[in-house]
Amino acid sequence: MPTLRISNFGSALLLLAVLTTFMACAPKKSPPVPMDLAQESIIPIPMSVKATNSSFELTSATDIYVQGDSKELLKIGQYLADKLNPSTGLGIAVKSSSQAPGAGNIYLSLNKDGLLGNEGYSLDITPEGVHLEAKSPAGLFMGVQTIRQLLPAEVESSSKQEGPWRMASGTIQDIPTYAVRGAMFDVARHFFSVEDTKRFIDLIAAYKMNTMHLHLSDDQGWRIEIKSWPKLAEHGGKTQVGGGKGGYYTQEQYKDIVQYALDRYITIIPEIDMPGHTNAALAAYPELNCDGKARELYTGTEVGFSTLCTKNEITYKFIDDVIRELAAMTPGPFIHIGGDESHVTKKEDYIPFVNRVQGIVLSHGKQAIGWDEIALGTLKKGAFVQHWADVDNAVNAVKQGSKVLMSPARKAYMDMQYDSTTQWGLHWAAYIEVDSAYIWDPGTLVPGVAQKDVLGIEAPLWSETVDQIEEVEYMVFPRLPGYAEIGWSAASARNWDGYKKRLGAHGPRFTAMGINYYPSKLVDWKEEKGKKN
Ligand code: TNX
Repeated sequence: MPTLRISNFGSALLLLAVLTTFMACAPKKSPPVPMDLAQESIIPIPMSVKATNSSFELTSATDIYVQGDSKELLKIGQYLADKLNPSTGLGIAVKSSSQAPGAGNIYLSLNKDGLLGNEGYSLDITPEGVHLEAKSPAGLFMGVQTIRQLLPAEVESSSKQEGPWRMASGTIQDIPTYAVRGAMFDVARHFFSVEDTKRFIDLIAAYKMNTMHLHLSDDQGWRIEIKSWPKLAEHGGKTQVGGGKGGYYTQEQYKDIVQYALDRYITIIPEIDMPGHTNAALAAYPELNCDGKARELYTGTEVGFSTLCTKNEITYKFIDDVIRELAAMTPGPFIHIGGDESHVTKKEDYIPFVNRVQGIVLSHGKQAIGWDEIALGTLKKGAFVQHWADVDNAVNAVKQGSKVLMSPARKAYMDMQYDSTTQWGLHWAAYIEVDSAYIWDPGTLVPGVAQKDVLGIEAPLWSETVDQIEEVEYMVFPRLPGYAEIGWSAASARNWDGYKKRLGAHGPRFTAMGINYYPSKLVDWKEEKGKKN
């Protein structure tokens, strides 16, 4: 028996030696080839996906062809190439073509006859190539976001990564549920640079959002240059919450942001909050106060103490000038007039005020949108109400024939903390974990507001507690992809269990995009945060 034992030990050693040698020489395991389009983690989930169980590979021979020589289509092609080239290093070029290109390429074309709506698209992937088709350029842009998500997460990296760069084959037909899908960025409580604002735009574009609401004025700061009232920005923009240096966008910078957004099919909704939330303006111009005395600049976080003097004509001259200048540099259809928390404006003054201001917006060729309190007034044709708190106001808006933009604070406020341990944020409306943020439906949340009455969904990021873009990212991600899905995908196609798996697969994507996200324990992240898989 002892002999046998020795020989057993000997063969075990031999096996170990053989195995070690084999493992050292074996080629590095390459990633699995994506073969099943139906298993891909696309957010927002598309309307229909049919897998054909093979794959397409991007190679150094791949180029992007766009139909015809339209500058707009070439620009979309270039946007895609600029996303793919840094990480793949494949040197993908953008070319125009009158017909579908040969094998190995990506082709973007318009099809006016499809039932794809303004933002819908259809994507056909075969081993021979990728064909993205839409009725309008906006649809192509949305489809490009899907192409990004079908490639390995590392494609999002800004430095060269190892391939291969394959995507599963099949077809996708996709069309959004709601016309407006957006996020709000409060640059008034803390000022954020043009660069930060562009980063915000890039991140929401990746999830097919099409609207960014900029909260440009509040008690703590006025953030947009108005040439006819220069002290608004010069004085009113001087500080921020906590007493930092504040800042404002020049008109040139604002136009640059608007164009950057437009190039990503995102409409900017600029907001001038009034008659409350106006301390910065009241500090800049004494004549806007009923007592004619300028207020001190404010760096706290209380709300509801300020009001424009609604009885003075100069107030309306001021609003007319501000909205005229803002409308002239805003191609989108909306101007947001705020209207929330005007606690020191008497109701009998508030109502004629919001009625008159809606008229001013219309006179400059725009549609007014306001926080839900404006439904206390008489809503003018084309006015929209943004529901954040009071369901009676939302229902009242619908009764008046207006559509509602859904931003319920207890579900959609991205400045709400995830839980009691979250470093930034507030919790006056709720703690909003990633599941709670996702599990609701804008078409049924408020009895009396049906899906047909809903313009869309917007998730606001108030900035009292955040002053760095990394902090903003932490509050926004990973909730934002969920809001994007609520706005884009049919309620019947959404469920938390399926969504959380797809969201978990976006962890490596967030990392490759350099996003500082909150690694919620409710989600099984495909990577440990901070570690590359
Ligand atoms: C309420 S929402 C506000 C904002 C605050 C926010 C903080 C709304 C229309 N008004 O002024 O920044 O809460 O969560």
